[in-house]
Amino acid sequence: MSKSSELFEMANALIPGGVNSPVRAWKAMGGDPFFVVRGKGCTLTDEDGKIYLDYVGSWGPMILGHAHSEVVAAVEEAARDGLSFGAPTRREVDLARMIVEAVPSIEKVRLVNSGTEATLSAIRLARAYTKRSKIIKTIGGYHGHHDALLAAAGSGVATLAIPSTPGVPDSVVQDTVLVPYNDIDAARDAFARHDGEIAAVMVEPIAGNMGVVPPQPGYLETLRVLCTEHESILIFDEVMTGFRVAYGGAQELYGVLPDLTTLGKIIGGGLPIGAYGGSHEIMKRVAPEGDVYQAGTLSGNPVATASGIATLQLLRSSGFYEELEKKAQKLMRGFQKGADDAGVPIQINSVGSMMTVFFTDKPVVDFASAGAADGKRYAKFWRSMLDQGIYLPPSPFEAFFLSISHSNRDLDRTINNAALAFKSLSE
Ligand code: HOZ
Repeated sequence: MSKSSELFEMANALIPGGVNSPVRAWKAMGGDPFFVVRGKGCTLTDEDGKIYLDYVGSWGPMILGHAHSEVVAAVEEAARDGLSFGAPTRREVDLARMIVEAVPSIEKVRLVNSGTEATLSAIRLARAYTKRSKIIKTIGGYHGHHDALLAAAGSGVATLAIPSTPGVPDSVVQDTVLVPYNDIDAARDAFARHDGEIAAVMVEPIAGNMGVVPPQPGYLETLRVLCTEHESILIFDEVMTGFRVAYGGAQELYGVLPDLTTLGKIIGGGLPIGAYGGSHEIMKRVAPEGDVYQAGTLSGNPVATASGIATLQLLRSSGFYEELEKKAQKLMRGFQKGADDAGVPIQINSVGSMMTVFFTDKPVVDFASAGAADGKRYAKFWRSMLDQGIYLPPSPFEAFFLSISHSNRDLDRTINNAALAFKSLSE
């Protein structure tokens, strides 16, 4: 038995499902997950000493690769000065300034501890600001695990095919209005049916938790117009896309500005952090400036903010996103050629350095078309890549994330192994 499997057995006796977040249990892929000992650059080493090329990157934030020397140095320096104070520090101001300067729609920002906290706080604020209750959410969109947004969710909820989650009261779900992603008419219709009741539209501007599904032309623009017309708050969940698809996130890329933005793990360089922000006008309602309560001892933690500042400083360097995108283009071209040569129909959806390979010959534009792709084929492809030391997301409903530390050699190796994996599917 491998050391990872031994650990997984022990973990199962102590932790539900043996993991602290569901997708990492590899349920939809089969087999026991590896347990990570260390990450360096674009590689992970497991308990059995096996080394993997990592295309999960802690679900996005490791855009620089694991254990980047400058980020680690910043973390060490901060840790030496103390791990948590529950009192303000200079680094909170510095990181807040970097976020405000980067993200076009954010004038004021509140740091929290995770993407989940960010989205739940943004919703509370939107409801308070509009004095309304209902939230429009896209089917297959995932915004963390809090009650209001778990209905028809992507990520682990989709991976495990959990239709609705026990423990979420009907009264909460009644205020969540579901619409298909990329469906302008459905969004219009939802506003018409609930005229004057919609507090907010919560949307991933580039869906990433049903696999990557880019917005169709005009989709985000229409949501913007609808929210303005109906005096509702447009919330972009940029936990995945912020500082990933561009320094200013998807809103910079598409030029559509939300009222509120949520950010996550990448602004802590992988350490636990999140943030929500928007205009002065809305954000001034947050306590203690305003009356919408939201708090946290660990919020703005000195080590997490040090890691975030060091990460964002490196992302600002000129040509960073161009270089990352070039790598992503190379990888996608290689994947597509491997699949074409093997006669395996795939669709690669991507924006910048996040992408998903769907095993289908039809375009994937929403959760229904993502779900219609062949998940079993993805699992076979995934296993064959893993056997060759390449770690892709253990779910057909998650994104591959590339880092700047993936070298051309790493990409060539991945492409060659993918060609073999596609070939084995067609045999
Ligand atoms: N929600 C994350 C992926 N979109 C985390 C997955 C996990 O670790 O279970």
